[in-house]
Amino acid sequence: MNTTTTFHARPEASPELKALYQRLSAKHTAPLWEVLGELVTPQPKAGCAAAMWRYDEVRALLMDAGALISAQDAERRVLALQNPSARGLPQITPTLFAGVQLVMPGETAPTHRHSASALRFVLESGEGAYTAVDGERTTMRAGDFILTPSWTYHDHGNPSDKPAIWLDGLDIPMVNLFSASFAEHHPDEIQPVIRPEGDALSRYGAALLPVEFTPERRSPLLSYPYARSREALDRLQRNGPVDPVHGIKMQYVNPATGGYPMPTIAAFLQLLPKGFETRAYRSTDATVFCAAEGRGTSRVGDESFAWGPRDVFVVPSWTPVTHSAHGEAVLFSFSDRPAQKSLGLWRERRD
Ligand code: 1HN
Repeated sequence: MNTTTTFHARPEASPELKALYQRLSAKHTAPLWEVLGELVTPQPKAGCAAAMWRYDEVRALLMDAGALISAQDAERRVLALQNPSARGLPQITPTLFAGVQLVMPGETAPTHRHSASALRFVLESGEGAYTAVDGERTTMRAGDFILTPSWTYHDHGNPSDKPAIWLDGLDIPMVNLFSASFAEHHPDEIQPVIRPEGDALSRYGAALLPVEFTPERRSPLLSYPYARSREALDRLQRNGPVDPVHGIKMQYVNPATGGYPMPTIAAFLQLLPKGFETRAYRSTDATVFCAAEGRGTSRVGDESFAWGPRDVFVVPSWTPVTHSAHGEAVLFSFSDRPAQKSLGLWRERRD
């Protein structure tokens, strides 16, 4: 699948050259021609492996963790989804962290903030579980997409009688690649609530903006409730053609700018009509998928993943993917597309 032709073939090294390499190494220098072929590739190296995590397995492990450590002691009780090729590093792609978080009934996770941007895709919750961002508590319901922008104070709580579980997506590996990580706790264990819930949604949800509005980089909207997103997909299905490569696919936007919801991470929701099979697609942004509804099979390079609700799978960079839905299915996904686009690196191909 990956092309084997190289951009630069390593030249034969004479004994004299090898002796030179020793002297170079002693002075912290190295011959580029020995590594050029690996550094500069004609096509992206995948950087991670195609992989899937079954929700029932991850959930069972997470519940075991729930019996052994509190959300408070763990700070965040999250099982990192470690890409099998990442050898113990908590990353699902070279630039993204993904994990599954549990807050048990009656628990809270303390308020902190960090440079990394986070998204939540809610998998399970009782009535009343919330995440609070900058003094506003947002109720978490299954399928909701929720933002925690960089450097905003956030905490989680679950006053309901059922476990609250969600998928976390963060740009941690990217932030650390840039050596740009800061983090701190709020002076209070739990930040005070200073805004009523739905403040932003009520202002921006109707696609109206205040006349004095000035575009900002940060999205004013922190929660994208599933009911509205699902309705939008249905509307698009009724009115528009089905894209052969994506089915019916929408991207979450910052309603103030029409741009991505975060500077580093894009997120999408796509509907695959019953029995629909997509044509092959590839892009340079490795993408994490989570089934929101229904069942299907995705072919990722040479691998095949049969998924059901809440299963998570990852499609590496530049690896062809096709999805086929058994019944009607909905897939949530996220990637580092905005970061790649702002750096002028992003490419896609409809095969
Ligand atoms: C974090 O702060 C949260 O606030 C979730 O819920 C996952 C993964 C790595 C680093 C920080 C949260 C995280 C995280």
